[in-house]
This record gives sequence, C-alpha cells and structure tokens, in this order.
Amino acid sequence: MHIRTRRGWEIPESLATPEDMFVNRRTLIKGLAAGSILAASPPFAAALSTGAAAAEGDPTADLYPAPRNLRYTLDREITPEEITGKYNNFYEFGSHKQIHQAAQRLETRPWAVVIDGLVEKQMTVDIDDLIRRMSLEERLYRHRCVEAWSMAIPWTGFPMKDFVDFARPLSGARYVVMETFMDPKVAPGQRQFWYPWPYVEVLTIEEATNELAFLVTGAYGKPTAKQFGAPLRLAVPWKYGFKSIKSIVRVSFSDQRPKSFWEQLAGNEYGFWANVNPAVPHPRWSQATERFLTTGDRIPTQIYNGYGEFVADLYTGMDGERLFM
Ligand SMILES: Nc1nc2c(c(=O)[nH]1)N[C@H]1C(S)=C(S)[C@@H](COP(=O)(O)O)O[C@H]1N2
Ligand SMILES: [Mo]
Repeated sequence: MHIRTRRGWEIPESLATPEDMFVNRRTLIKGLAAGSILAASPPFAAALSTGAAAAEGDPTADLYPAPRNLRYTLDREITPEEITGKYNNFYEFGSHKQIHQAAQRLETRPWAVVIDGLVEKQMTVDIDDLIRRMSLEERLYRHRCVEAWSMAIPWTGFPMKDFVDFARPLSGARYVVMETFMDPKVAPGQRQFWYPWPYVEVLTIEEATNELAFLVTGAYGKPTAKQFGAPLRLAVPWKYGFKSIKSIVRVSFSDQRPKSFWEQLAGNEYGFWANVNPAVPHPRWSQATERFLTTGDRIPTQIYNGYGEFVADLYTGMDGERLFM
C-alpha cells in the first residue's frame, strides 16, 4: 500500500470503498470494453455467476424480457451486470460494496407485501399475484448514488402509479412510506444495532405517482438478482440512490412524514427530498461530477440527474425546502 494525496472527488469513494477494489474494477472494465455487451440494444439476457441462479425457477420468469419503453432514453452506455451486480449498497448485508454473495441468502419466495395505513382496505398481496396484475416494461434509467458514483441500468417493472391505484389510498394520504424486510438471521447488517432497522424510505404521493417512479422486479431482462433488492425495489432516478429502497415488504399511506433510515442517521447529509443537484455539495464532498461505473470516467452531474423535464414541476414554489440534500 502506498500513501498519496487524494483529490477532492476521491473523498466519497475512498470513504466507501477500499482502494484495491477500485483498481480491480478498472481492470474488469478494460477487459469488458471490447465485448459487444456494451453496445447491445435488445433487452438483456446476460447471466452473472452470482445471481443468475436467482432468476432460474422464479415463478414470474416467463414475463421476461418485457418490452422496452422507449420514452426513457440514456445518454450513456448501459453498465454491464458484471459491474453493477458486484458493486452494491445493501447495508442489510454489510456496509461495503461486496455484498452480492451474502445477499444470496435472502429468500425471495414466498414474499408478501403489506399495504396499509390510509387506504380503503388494508391488504397483504403475494408478490407473484402483484407482478402478474401489473404490466411489466423495461426502462433504461440512470442511477446516481449520493457517494458520487453512477451507473445506467435496464430495469424491468411497473409504474409506481399503477401500484398506488391498486392500493386505493384515502384522500388524506400525503406520503408513501416503504419498508425493507427485517430478518437479522439472514441479514448480518441488521445485527448492527446502531442502525435504525428496518430500512425505511418515503415519497410524497405526488412523487410516487410521477411517471418516472418505477417499482422494479427485474433487471437485465430477467427477474432481479438479489443484490439489486429482489423481489421488489424502487427506482426514482432523479433522486440520490438511497431513496431507491430495496426488498420492500410494506407500503403504508400516511398523512405524516416519518424519518427515513438515512435521515435518522444523519439528517443534515441525507435529507428527505434528496434530489440530485450538481450545485449543492454534500457537506463532505462536491456533487458536481460523478464516476460512471461503465467507463470509470468522471462526468458532469446534471440537475435532477437529467430528469428535470419529468419532475421539476413537482418542486415549484417550495423554496424554503432543502430540495437537494
Ligand atoms: N434496503 C436498502 N435499500 C437500499 C440501500 C440499502 O442499504 N438498503 N442502499 C441504497 C443506496 S445508497 C443505493 S446507491 C442503491 C444501490 O442500488 P444497487 O446496489 O442496485 O446499485 O440502493 C439503495 N437502496
Ligand atoms: Mo447510494
């Protein structure tokens, strides 16, 4: 190991990731660069050694690949699953990026999702019944982590608006509160009592019913690998990645706004709105650029992660709010 001076942009990465992993990933990326996968445009069917098995025997496997919705386009290459499937934030399985093997212990069937709070009728829905009720599509989305790395993923799922319609919230419901599974026997991170488990995230009803809010059931043309948050995960690509909660077991509609997992831990660093904005630095690092996992290059960050045309209207007239943190 050698000591060297870090530049400003390296700080978040070095806090989160040991240096040697970064080097290994660069080597991996070089090896992949010649492959056709980077340029492939049809829905993905690439297998990953860890995680591909999760898709086999999945009761909804026949629904993949789902048709791609061409309304959502990328300005960059899709990040291969060989990279995204081995570089994850899923604190339930450890507070580092190499959790993909540990996450295979998560049993994703049977899986039930509780819908409660301010709804016409509380219910518990089986994940396979839910998925078959919805109409699956593929969307290419950017993902921007608050730690200043980013990727581009072909998610499969359904609009969260369709889920909200299915849940039939009462008119007083203002927030959608989502919760991850809780099982410290399976998820060693949950034995770390200083974290406020279970992981919770919250959207306003307006955000949850915005066309971009997407409930993810698959990635790369098949049911999602467990490390991505199988069997049901959120994707809200205009917000920092921590809002995109994984492995959801409960969705509650409320007139109150409870604090999210990260807000409880450090509310001044990970706020409720968490919209991406290059001009608003994190208290400990700049958000002006991001490291794109596909190439390893630094690229400029865009306001709302480039999705302003879809979501900027949600935030007009909210000047007093900390919209970008
Ligand atoms: N339950 C849960 N959801 C979570 C997290 C987590 O630790 N636990 N991490 C979040 C963060 S910080 C990011 S960047 C994304 C990472 O998603 P990925 O591993 O699929 O890239 O998941 C988000 N959802
Ligand atoms: Mo993140």
